[in-house]
Amino acid sequence: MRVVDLRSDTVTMPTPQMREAIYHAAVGDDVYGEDPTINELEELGARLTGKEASLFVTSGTMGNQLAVLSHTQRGDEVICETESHIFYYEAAGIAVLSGVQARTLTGDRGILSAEQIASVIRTEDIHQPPTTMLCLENTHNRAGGTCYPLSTLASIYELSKKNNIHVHMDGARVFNAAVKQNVSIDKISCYSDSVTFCLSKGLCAPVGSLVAGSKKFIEKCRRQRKLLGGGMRQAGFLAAAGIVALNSMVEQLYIDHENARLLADGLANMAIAFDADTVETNIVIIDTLPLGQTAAQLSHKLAEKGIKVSQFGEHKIRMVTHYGITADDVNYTINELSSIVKG
Ligand code: TLP
Repeated sequence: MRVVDLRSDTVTMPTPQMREAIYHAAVGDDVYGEDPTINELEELGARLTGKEASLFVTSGTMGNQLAVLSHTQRGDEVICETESHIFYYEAAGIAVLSGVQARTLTGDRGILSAEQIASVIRTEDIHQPPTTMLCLENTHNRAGGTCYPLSTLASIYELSKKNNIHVHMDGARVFNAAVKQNVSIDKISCYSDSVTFCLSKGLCAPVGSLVAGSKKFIEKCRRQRKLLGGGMRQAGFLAAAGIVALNSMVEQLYIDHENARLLADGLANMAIAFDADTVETNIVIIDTLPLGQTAAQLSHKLAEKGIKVSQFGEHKIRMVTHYGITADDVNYTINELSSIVKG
C-alpha cells in the first residue's frame, strides 16, 4: 500500500549525499574536543547564526534544556508560550532539571507580543521569582508553523535587554522561518541570545541539533551537556550528515512550503472551514470538529489509506510536509480526505 507519512518532518531519511559523507567522515573523541567533523559543524553553526560558538547536541530537546540550565538559576521564572515545545513537550524538563518556574502566555497563533511579555515581567520583590529568561518558538509547532515577524522579534529583544532577561529561541524549524521570510537565519537569531535548531527535521540529517550563543554561554552548555550524559565520542559520523544538511538542504525547504500550501488550498476547497492563509510554512493543522469526527476517528480512516498524521488534541490533526513528500502525495491525500469528508 502507498504510504504518505505526514506525521512529522522528523521522519525524513538521510540523503545519499549524507550517507556518503557519513562513510568518509574524519572522527575523533569529541569529549577531548578532537572530532574534526564536529568542530567543523559547530563552526558552521556559529557562523550561520552570527553567534560566537555553537554546540552539537543529541536533540532539540537537549538544546533547549541546556539553554535553560545555562541562562537561569533555581527559583527563577521563565516566560514561554502556552503551547510551546519547551513547556508542552519536554516532560517538565525546565522544572526538573533547572528548578525554574514557567510563566506561560498564550500567543496569537503562537506569536507573543512585547506588550504581553512586558505585562508579566516580575518586579524586585522578595515574594516574587525573578524573571530571567524568555523562550520564543520560531516557527511555532503547535500553532501550525507560524513565524515571528522580524519587527516583533526586535521589539521583544529590546524589551528583554532593558529588563536583563535572556532570550532563547527554540528554532527547531528556524530555517523554515528564514526561507519563508527570505532572510538568512542570522537576521532572525540576532534577536535572541541563544538559539537551538534541528538538523534532523526538514533538513533530513539522522540525528542532532545545534545550540548557539556567546562563547561563555556555550562553555556552560558544554558542561551541562556532560552532566546530562550527552558528551559523545566519535559522533562526527552524525555531524557529517549535519554539515550536508546545512550546506545543501536549506534551499529545498521552499518545496515543503509549496506542498503545505497545496494541501491547505485543497482543504479550503473542501469547504471544511479551513483558512488556507493560516499556513505559513510546512505545518498544516486541521480542526476535525466541523467534519463531525474526532482526531482519532479521522486519523484512523486516513491510516486505512496509508496516510499517517499526528493527533494534536481531541479535534486536531497535524500534517507536516517534508523532503519525503511530493506534490503527488499531497494530491493523493486531498483526494482521500475529500472522499472521507463526503462519506
Ligand atoms: N517536535 C516533534 C515532537 O516532539 C512534537 C515534532 O514531531 O514536531 N522544538 C520544537 C518546536 C519541536 O517541534 C521539537 C520536536 C523539538 C523542539 C524537539 O526536538 P527533538 O525531537 O530533536 O528533541
